Amino acid sequence: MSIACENPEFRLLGDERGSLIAVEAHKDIPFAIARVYYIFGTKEGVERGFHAHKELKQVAVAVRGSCIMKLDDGSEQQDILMNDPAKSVYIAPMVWHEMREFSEDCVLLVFADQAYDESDYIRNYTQFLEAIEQQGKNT
Ligand code: T46
Repeated sequence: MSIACENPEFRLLGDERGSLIAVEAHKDIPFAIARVYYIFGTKEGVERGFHAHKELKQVAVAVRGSCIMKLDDGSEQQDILMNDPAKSVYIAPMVWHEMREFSEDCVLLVFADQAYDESDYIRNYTQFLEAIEQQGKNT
């Protein structure tokens, strides 16, 4: 089983002038987009993320350059090479994620279904595993 819900590839609208990708909510992204942010200028060797979201749904795409996104649902882990502006990854709630090996030119664009809320983050891996276990008991 794969944790990495890779979205269907975004449609490339290219012509002789170059490339263009359009992203629409509920079509290319499986939710209404409430927030967009992008990570760029990440220093060499830096690792980011190291958290899960309780409820937030996100779709990430490396629109330039590359990085590796590690997804972990508490039982399985998967490394995904993000190096294609047409390839996106769905980060479901309660999936621990870490990003590493950013190329110098990497721009990681993220679409989210909610506004920023620090209380939605689980930034401690032990607490993440406990929350996953608790979820399992409640279902
Ligand atoms: C995620 C991964 C993929 C805000 O004030 N508003 C925002 O919308 C965001 C995303 C961040 N911030 C603040 C919070 C921190 O003080 O910006 C600072 C850096 O955020 P953080 O350390 O959480 O960055 P990353 O790269 O570790 O994680 C980010 C997102 O925060 C997170 O939701 O899933 O990218």
